[in-house]
Amino acid sequence: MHIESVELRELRIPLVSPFTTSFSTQLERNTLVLKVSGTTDGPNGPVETVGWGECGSLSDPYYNSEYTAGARAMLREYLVPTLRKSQSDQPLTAETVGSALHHIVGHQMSKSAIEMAILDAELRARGQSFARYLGATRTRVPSGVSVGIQDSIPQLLETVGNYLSQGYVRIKLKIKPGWDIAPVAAVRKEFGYDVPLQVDANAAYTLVDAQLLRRLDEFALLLIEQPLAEDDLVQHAKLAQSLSTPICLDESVESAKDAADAITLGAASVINIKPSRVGGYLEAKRIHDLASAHGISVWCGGMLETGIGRAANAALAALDGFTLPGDISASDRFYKEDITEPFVIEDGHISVPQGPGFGVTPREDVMERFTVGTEIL
Ligand code: OSB
Ligand code: MG
Repeated sequence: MHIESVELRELRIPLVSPFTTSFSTQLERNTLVLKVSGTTDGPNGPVETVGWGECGSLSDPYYNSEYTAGARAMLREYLVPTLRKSQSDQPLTAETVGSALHHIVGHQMSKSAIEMAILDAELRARGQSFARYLGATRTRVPSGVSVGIQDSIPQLLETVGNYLSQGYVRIKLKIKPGWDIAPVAAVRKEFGYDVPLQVDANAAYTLVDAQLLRRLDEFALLLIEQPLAEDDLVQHAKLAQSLSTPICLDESVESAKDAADAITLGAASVINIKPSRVGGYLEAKRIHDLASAHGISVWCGGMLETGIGRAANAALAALDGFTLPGDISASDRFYKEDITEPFVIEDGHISVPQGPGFGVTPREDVMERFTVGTEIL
């Protein structure tokens, strides 16, 4: 497409309840929504089109190095200007965004946001759904839920019970030192061993904790997600040798190359593919393909996406290699009011949108109420 303008909005959307991980407590989602406008080539000349993207960043650089104010500056100062320059030399498509931005180091989530918007615009212009573009055939995906660290065990049991009664087919418990064995044991005791259960440490442990983490083995977890630091691939490989619980990487994988390294080292037997963290949906698809070829299971992670990112995640997760339920919950898991039509859980599943592009309609009137800043790039 040829970009004419990019409207960048910064939003602050309240969460229905605080979301606590080993690295912070989120009370709201502070994100960026991009609306790209421009033209694509149609059979009878240029066609006007619009597309939407969302940034995965959080307010503060505690999950990864990105943060929303930084992403906003990145898009304004580097990413959008670089794409504008690039499109004056050669045609820009969603598939060339990655190479056009490759010389800018890092900033995967910011890059993902603009690639998303361009992809949505191009797909809308040709009337193709994102699921069809990817070659995904499933029309619904199993819905898992990520449960934050709670104030007490009784409160945790109530929260988990509530999600199970809504039909969530997999529970992920956030853990940290001091909130690990006891909550897992309590959930197993209360709800039994038939509930698909996994944990996510968000890099809160070190190899010194191997003995402690081995105690999780008796709870038959699907996996333990990112127990060690982002750059501890070798140590994850060592840890994998002393645990029977499969190790899944999240923060450590920022590209298909990282995924290949992790697989080669034996640092992961499962990968959480979070499209924003890896620089976009096209890189996410490459990681899916690579993992499938190596017999590594993958599932789709999330960053508390609004309906825009949630729609795209659902389509990605509909690919055959996504063999485990993702963190693709209903909109009301996080939001009283979503900025698109809400995603709902039905029979434990979320429907994959089938309309052009990501297949959802952003509601600008609703967005307006959560907007804390807008700029036209
Ligand atoms: O580690 O997967 C994570 C949310 C924010 C940052 C990191 C993570 C998460 C989640 C929630 O676990 C996933 C979701 O439901 O969007
Ligand atoms: Mg995680």
